[in-house]
Amino acid sequence: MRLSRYFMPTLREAPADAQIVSHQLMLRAGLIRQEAAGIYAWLPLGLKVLKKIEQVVREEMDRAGAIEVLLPTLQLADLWRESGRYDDYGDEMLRIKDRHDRDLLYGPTAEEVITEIFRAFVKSYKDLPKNLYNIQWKFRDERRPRFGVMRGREFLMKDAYSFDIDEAAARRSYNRMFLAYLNIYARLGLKAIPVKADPGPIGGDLSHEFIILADTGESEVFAHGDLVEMGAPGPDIDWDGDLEPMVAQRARLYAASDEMHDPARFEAEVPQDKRMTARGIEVGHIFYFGEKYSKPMKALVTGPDGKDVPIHGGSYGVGVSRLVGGIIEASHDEAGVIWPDAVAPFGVAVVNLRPGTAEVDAVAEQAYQALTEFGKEPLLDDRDDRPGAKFASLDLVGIPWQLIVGPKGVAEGTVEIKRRATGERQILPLDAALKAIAG
Ligand code: 5CA
Repeated sequence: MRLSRYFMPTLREAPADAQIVSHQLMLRAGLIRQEAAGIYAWLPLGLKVLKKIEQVVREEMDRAGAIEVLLPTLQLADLWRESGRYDDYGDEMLRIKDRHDRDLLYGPTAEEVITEIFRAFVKSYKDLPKNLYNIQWKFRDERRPRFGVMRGREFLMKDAYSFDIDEAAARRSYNRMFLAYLNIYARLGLKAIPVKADPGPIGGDLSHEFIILADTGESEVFAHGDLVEMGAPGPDIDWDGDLEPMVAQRARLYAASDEMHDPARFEAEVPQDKRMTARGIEVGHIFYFGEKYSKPMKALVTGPDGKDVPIHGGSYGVGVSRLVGGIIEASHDEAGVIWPDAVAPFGVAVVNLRPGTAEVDAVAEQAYQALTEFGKEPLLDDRDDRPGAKFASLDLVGIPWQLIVGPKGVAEGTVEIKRRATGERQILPLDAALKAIAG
């Protein structure tokens, strides 16, 4: 991509109503544009990051055996009447009428829709387990939308739903998601801890939130420090094997958010030097809710003994659009965003300091072509602008590498490279520079 033809509307200053750094930087770096309270347009750079996060989530869901579907944003109110949640959900639900006066709603989650699909097709325990997931926009008419995409009204969520014959099998599905979530956050460069949670209106009796640590987080967490160090299991675990020990090793360490916190237990179970109190951002939430939806909605399968039984369900959410803000909270400096390589909108910016000078253009072009071939998704900064302004905007938008081509270096046969995260610079011949970036 050539920056002169691209659309990267950066701002010198953040609008005054943006209170936290990720919201300020998302506006300044031209990632999003607010269209209404809690409703955003995704501009080109923001959309690229969102898609990359989505892809990491997709790959880890697939690896853990979940199967992707795409559910509609608009749902029939009648389905929610079947589960009994239509009235319970209250003002957070955006309710709509169509021209036939039928009640619709913009889905805040999709337990009912997926249960309806499941019961239409799956009739036997032999077809279980199944886990279907969906990456789709949701709407919740939050009372206080704030902090940009962190608490939006319209937001992108990955929601997965598991179906099992009994509680023991459902726990195996829950465990797969628990560990897949740790892998997702690790790939995004985040430290996330699983925290026992209140299942809230989703219901059920086994639930964890996944919290990334950040001072601006909305949740307060109390946890055993070892949880932070323990990290993710990695992709190569046996997803069909017994995952209970790996989950138990983490789940038995004390970790609770404010509403579930028990100070007496915290003190009894966690040695003083391991007691961690921090703020964090909830970037995922998983639930086992048993027969809560299958019973009223009659999602039954025939068991091995020939009897029909309601399936045991769980649901598993990741806040995909919230993660864009969460990653920025965890990774930025004075100059702007520092994207982890895995989600950076471009891998490297090739900065032409003298566009229009033939020799400089030629080297910049050569670097751009080579980096494209290496799959590094380069952005060619061919703008006719002061070097300082170019560097400032590239630092602001957080591209992990800059490869700088100027007349002096070209005369000497070198270019300069800069790593955004560390500020480290090196002057190298072009080949060596390309090698350093392409790895
Ligand atoms: N049905 C379940 C799991 S699929 C569910 O809806 N869970 S949830 O309510 O906890 O939402 C899942 C995740 O979506 C949360 O962990 C959070 O990261 C994200 N999320 C929830 N509300 C918002 C919001 N208003 N703005 C941005 N992200 C949100």
